[in-house]
Amino acid sequence: MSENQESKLYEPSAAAREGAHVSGMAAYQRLVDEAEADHAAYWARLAREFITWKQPFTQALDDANAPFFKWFQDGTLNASYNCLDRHIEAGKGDKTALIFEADGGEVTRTSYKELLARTCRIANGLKSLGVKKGDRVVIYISMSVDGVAAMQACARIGATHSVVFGGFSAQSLRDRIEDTGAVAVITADQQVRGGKHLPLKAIVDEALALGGCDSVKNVLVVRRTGAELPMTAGRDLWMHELTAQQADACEPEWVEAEHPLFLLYTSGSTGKPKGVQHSTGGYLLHAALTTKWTFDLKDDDIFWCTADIGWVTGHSYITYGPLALGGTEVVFEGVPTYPDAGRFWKMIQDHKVTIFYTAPTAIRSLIKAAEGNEAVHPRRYDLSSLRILGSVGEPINPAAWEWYHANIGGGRCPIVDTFWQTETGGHMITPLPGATPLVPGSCTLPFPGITAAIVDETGNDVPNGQGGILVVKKPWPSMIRTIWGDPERFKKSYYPPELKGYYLAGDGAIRDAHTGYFTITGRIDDVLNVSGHRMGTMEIESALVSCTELVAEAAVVGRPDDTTGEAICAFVVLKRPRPTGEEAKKIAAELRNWVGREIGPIAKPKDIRFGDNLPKTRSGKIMRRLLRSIAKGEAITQDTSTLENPAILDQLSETN
Ligand code: 7RM
Repeated sequence: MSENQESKLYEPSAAAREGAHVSGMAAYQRLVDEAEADHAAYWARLAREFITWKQPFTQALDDANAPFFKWFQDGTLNASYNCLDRHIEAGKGDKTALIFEADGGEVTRTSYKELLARTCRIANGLKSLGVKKGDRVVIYISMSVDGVAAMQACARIGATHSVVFGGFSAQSLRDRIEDTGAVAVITADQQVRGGKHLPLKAIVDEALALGGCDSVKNVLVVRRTGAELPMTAGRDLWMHELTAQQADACEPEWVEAEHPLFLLYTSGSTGKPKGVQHSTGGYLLHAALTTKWTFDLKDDDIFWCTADIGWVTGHSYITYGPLALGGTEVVFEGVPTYPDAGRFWKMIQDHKVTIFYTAPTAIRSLIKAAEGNEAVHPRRYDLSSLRILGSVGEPINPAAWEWYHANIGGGRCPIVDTFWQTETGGHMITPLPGATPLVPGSCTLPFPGITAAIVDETGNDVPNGQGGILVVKKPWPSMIRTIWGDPERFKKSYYPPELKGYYLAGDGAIRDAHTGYFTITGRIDDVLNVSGHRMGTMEIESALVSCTELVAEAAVVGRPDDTTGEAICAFVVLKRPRPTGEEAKKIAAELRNWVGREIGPIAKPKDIRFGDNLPKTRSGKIMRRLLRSIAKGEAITQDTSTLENPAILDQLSETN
């Protein structure tokens, strides 16, 4: 990396610098200095500037009960008021908030006024069912205006939403419903992706039938395809019927800044996914602030974040950030490869998108598609509206960065490689497009006010040029507040005692010896990143061994993959003799589907290998680093002398 960093530096062009919210490195440095001089006062200033408070706060940070930090505690606000009403009051009611493009290409524009009315109808509908402040509502829906409005509606009445990505299985959905204790589930009859109709409501039915979801009183169903559905009397309601009778105004519920705006589940290295709890005030501040500075969002921009609202990126950079700023954004229902792999480029052209934010996996797969088919090459589209590009979710390799820069950005658009996590609420380490000179593959420097650092196992700083553990030294407003229902796990996962009270991100990183730029080197725990989706290896192992009829033992590791970043590789010991040939293929397919049902299609292992056993030490510990080498197809160079059963390595190296 470091040779790379010295050889290529992309200075922001005069055009990028001109009129940028943060223009030039001196401006960046002034903000960093301001935060360093008085951390709490810096955030307090921004919180007053970016948020309209019902009752202003008097104290920015309360660290009396660290690591359970509180921000802007005695202030009250409403997130949906900040995202909708205040822009209408400022005369922007007719401005387009959402440009929704359906899978099939139909486009709907929703103004701020209309989005507020829709939000209020849903909010009133929820209220009529008895949903109130502090209740949890699970949202299991695909990309849609109603998806965004449903989140805003929860925020409006003080209900805490928990969006579950539409690709998760009934079992995963059930686990999340149970953990949140949700009183209602909002879903749609079906979702439409890549020309296919896929069930949503049927999966909710299945999840609820699995048991443990007695808290759920109602299921609200948005009509998307008009599919015939069984509706359970007294429980299920059509959203259009419920909202038809509702007023299109709804007084916002003013909540304390620390009131939980949402829970979002994410994978860790052990156990079930964690319900990451975010606040209202601190979270909204950072979502808005980063949208403004990282993307340099202006009033006339057309912003497009391609993430799904089921992930944190969709929360911060679709539902909350751009709307808090009164921006105009594209919301896309479909997939990048339908009807062909030119879809993103065509949409940028059609909607004159100025800021485009996507994941390296998408870029890599579209590079491949463009190389194989001239008709979907970006040069066939007019992408001249673009001025800023973004990347998120995983490291972007310099080759993909260069392609993105040259072919999508026409060599003129800065790329903001934004490092952050579900837990951080918004960008942590990222270039600012009018200030930071760029280096392909590096997320560059901390966002002003974010005290990112690299330390060793005892929390001491390591010198630049030497890798270590990525931490954040001081609390920041949009940080995770706790793991829902498990404060002890929160402390253990993010504030281990040996790290001096620093936030542990779970990633390794290195700073360049010359520039001080950060490069993320990947997770230091058993978390994989597949197409920018976080997956715990333990979760997949548990799913495999829960197939008790077939599986005796399983170990899951990641291996590098050209397109998806990492690929899931499972080593399985069956309760029957080790299969080979056709039989192995058949059982592997069965197990893949099993994992798809247990967790969701995104967790299906790419490779499954069978062994009579797994490589273990004499004390019975599975040697995962050997499995990682085998998965990569590498020769084993590690010391295998502690291995109980070295012969197993050859067997596991056979692919099927
Ligand atoms: C936003 C999001 C978080 C994990 C994180 C990293 C990896 C995310 C980058 C990145 C290198 C990036 N939330 N990650 N962004 N690695 N460069 N720009 O992805 O909770 O789902 O994942 O993703 O490992 O810890 S997440």
